[in-house]
Amino acid sequence: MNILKKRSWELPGRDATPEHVFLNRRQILAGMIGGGVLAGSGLGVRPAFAEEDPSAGLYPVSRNPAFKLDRELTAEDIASKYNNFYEFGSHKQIWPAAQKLQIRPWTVTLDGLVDNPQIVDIDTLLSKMPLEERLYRHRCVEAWSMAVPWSGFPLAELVKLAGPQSGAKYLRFETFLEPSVANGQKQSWYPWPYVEGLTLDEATNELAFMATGVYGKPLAKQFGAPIRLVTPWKYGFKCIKSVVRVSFTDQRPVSFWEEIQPKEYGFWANVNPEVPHRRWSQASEKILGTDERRDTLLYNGYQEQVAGLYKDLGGENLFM
Ligand SMILES: Nc1nc2c(c(=O)[nH]1)N[C@H]1C(S)=C(S)[C@@H](COP(=O)(O)O)O[C@H]1N2
Ligand SMILES: [Mo]
Repeated sequence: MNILKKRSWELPGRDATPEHVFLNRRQILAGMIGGGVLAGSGLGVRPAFAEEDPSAGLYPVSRNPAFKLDRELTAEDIASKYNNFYEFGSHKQIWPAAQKLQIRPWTVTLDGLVDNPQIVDIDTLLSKMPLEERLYRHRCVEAWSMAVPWSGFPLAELVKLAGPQSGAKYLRFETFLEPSVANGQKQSWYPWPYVEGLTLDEATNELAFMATGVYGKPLAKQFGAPIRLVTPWKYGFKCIKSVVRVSFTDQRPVSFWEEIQPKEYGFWANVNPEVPHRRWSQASEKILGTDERRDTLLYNGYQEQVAGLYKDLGGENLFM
């Protein structure tokens, strides 16, 4: 725990803290050195984006017009080179390192309190699911945002496939654990694997989405290929990447960031401009790829769809 305190600059707050300016530059350099080493190894010869993905033929999928933006889409080149994926480093330039991730074969385990526990192959899952494109805003707890065209399917469809039993109240999501591929997972002060959780009600809300593609193509690895969660009314850390397991449970899951720093990162993590992070304001956000700052919206602008989920939860810390 001592180590954690010393390493507090690695928490998601870096962007909003003064030391970030210094550390990020240093970390960018470290990232470049890492990329060079990778390029010299057998693994590094694989091109960054061009690797054939067996699901490539499924995209682009048709856009669901129900989900509208109030801003421009973030350019692909910007969004795909500024990522949070601590498995590959605690800086934003992880996209070269993330190319080491092997995304086939890939299975997703559905287990716990369900009628249909199963281990489903990603390509079988893709063939069963109704794929669509949705334009969503994304708001990181570090007070930056982007707007992204995700492809994928409603999380409610995955819930249906699993068939939750009456005792199931929460979904617990888990990312892969492969320290030989993901160098960040060698850092033992983090509680790997990355874990996130939702209530069953949140998971079946129309907005909750499993992304398998973005920008009209399969997910690039740095976005959390081959499948990641997208909950646009919550801070970005809820959107767990590269999911290998979804467990249905009666216990509220303790998420990765909550385990590290429960005073700053909670279970609900709904966006609210009026509830500051312990170390910075959440009132506005920097729009990635621009000089623009915008006022942050309650539930990131998705109040109409999700406010009802929380009406009986007055005692809960809904906004951290
Ligand atoms: N497994 C895993 N999932 C993760 C993270 C991570 O470090 N590991 N970072 C989260 C955070 S803080 C954010 S803001 C988003 C970033 O998604 P993006 O890189 O696709 O923009 O992923 C989330 N999902
Ligand atoms: Mo984030």
